[in-house]
Amino acid sequence: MSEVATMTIEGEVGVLTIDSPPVNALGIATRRGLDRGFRDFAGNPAIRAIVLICGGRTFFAGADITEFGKPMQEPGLQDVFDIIEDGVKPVVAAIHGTALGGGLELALICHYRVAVPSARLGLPEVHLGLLPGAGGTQRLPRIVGVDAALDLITSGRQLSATQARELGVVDELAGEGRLREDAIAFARRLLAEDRPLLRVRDRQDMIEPARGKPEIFADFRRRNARSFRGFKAPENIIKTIEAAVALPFEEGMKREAELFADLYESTESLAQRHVFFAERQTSKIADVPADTPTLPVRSVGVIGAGTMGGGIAMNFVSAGIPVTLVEMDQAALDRGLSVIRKNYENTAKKGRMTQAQVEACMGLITPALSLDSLAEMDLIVEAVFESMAVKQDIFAKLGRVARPDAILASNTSFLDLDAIAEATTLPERVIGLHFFSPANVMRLLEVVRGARTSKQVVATAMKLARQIGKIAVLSRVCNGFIANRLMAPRMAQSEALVLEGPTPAEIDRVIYDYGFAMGPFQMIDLVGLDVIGRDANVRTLRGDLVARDRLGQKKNGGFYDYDEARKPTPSPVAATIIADFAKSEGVAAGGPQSDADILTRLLYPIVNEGARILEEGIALRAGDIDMAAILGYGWPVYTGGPMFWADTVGLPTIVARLKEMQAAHGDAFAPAHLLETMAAEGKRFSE
Ligand code: 3H9
Repeated sequence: MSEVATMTIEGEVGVLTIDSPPVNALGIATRRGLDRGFRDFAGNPAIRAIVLICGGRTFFAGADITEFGKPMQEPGLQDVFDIIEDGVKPVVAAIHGTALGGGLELALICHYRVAVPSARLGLPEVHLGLLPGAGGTQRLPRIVGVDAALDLITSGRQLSATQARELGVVDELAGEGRLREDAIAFARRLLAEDRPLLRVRDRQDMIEPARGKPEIFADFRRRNARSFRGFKAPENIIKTIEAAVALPFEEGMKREAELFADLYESTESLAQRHVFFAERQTSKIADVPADTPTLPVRSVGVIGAGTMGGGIAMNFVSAGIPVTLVEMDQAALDRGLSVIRKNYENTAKKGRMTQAQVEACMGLITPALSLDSLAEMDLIVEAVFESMAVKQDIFAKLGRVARPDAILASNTSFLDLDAIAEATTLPERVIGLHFFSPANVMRLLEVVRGARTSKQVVATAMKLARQIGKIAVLSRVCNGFIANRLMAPRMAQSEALVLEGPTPAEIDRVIYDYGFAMGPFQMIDLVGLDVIGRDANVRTLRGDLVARDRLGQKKNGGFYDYDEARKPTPSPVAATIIADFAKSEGVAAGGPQSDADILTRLLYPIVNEGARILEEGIALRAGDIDMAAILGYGWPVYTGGPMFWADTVGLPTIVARLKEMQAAHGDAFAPAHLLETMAAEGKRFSE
């Protein structure tokens, strides 16, 4: 018997247990275990029904993604599936944890499904730029109908066991902690009642109503055009479900295989698979191994109840950790608390929280007016405005007030964390926790490791990030840390380029077409021209706009004009200000620029900055930079992030173009040493 499979016999029921840590992915060892187990049970006349169950934390997590791109070893997934589906003994899938992707497809091959109430089921292949390629697109609609299948497979959403029961995906709920016994009892009942072998493939009733109704698919495409933009997988998924409705099962399966193969080779899927692993890599730090002892964080102090401080506090209370929120005066404190309450109540209005949960969260916040109230906190997060003097003053006080083992964190977005740390007597306790706005929504958390931050503090921050639902990316200290430093050249180049002729609308469109939710000028108008830092000592384009009271959407427009509905239109006033500024700078309007030229001008410098961030050791790996760009700035996932994208463009192409731009526009474009070396040596960031 293979190592991962254990077979036991319970009277007439054979129980096949697969235990392949960490998540029972359907790799070669698991497939061999399934193959042998089912063949063995099939050949044993004493066994009349089979229960398939997993050991460890979960039912099968799907195909083994680490095998992708390698030659498939026999038996393949389909071989194993055929043995189960064509068998004459009923097979019951017993589900706990998550049944995902190929794991759920395997459960759908089984004749019956039993799950514990805490189980979750889904087909998340879309997040890998793929579609369920082992029959999921043909079988799921036959159980849940076309509308639900379209929604579930294109969103990758997981169903709770109860929802799955209501939809018929699960036949019976087992008792929590009693899965094995209940599944065996269920199998015995099947035998006693002489129930038939149910093969999902034979069902027609749920797809029948969609036959000859192409409008179902047309409507679905139209309704989701915005969220599917740029992704390749959703359209292929829709086509497979069209095939499930229009074609006999076997032909539908062939169509699924073709459309799967098309995605499997696509850059979009390679990029999304890179992101899957990059996301899981961010927590791995060579000199801070997973078993580094961490400190308990049972109470948090947040200094500053403004937009950032309030959002930061929400993260902790939402995770059940009490927060003491400190402000300078009562009015600011009341304002901060009322914004937090409003945010929670909006979530409740959308049905994603109950009123009791809102009150429970609010009840976890203790308002305070003095730093002295932070004396007993495990973690203190400072979120006041960006002034070194103010922050140093606060940290000096915290050094006196806080417990000597408390973690002292700053939410600074660009200041020198080491200089802040030196203001305390406990620099090894100081760390940066750089949240992105809105802090209660954005998933990125930059954990900034100062020169003297202790490993224990780093390990605690990384663990805490997971606890509050963030993806932590570790950064060393530099101006802007990873995400803001990385993306700064895009803004700088947008403002330089707009002086040469292309309009803000043209530049924004190119960036939007690349896949960002909005272009740089739309973004700055939204944030406010006075908010994103500008140097008061020199004349700048933004300074000229601000001087004319063009602060963005909130006031008189900015780079665009806005109507009451905040719909932007090109602004003749802004155009004049831009032209005047260009003249004063001696920038002559050039000829028209192609979309490709605009794109390389704005995005290649980001790749270059990423290379510098890497060579200076600010980021641990290129994948971390990709995650920071994707989660912090909405860089389109299906390009894999700037560094993965650079690999797909080709590093030599990027270096050559940077050199051309350096000759035309100056040394801001000089290729980073690392980038040039990697290009010359034929290396890739994603290796
Ligand atoms: C598919 O099924 C295609 C089919 O339709 C048909 C093909 C023909 N394979 O996330 P975690 C690793 S596509 C290989 O930290 P959690 C993961 O990298 C697949 N490895 O744990 C990590 O490794 P490490 C469709 C996998 O408890 C470790 O397991 N399925 C796979 O937070 C722990 O992972 C999916 O997309 C895999 N399939 O969450 C499900 N999955 O420790 C993807 C995980 O070295 N998986 N690993 O960093 C998940 O969503 C989560 O891992 C899961 C557990 C919810 C299962």
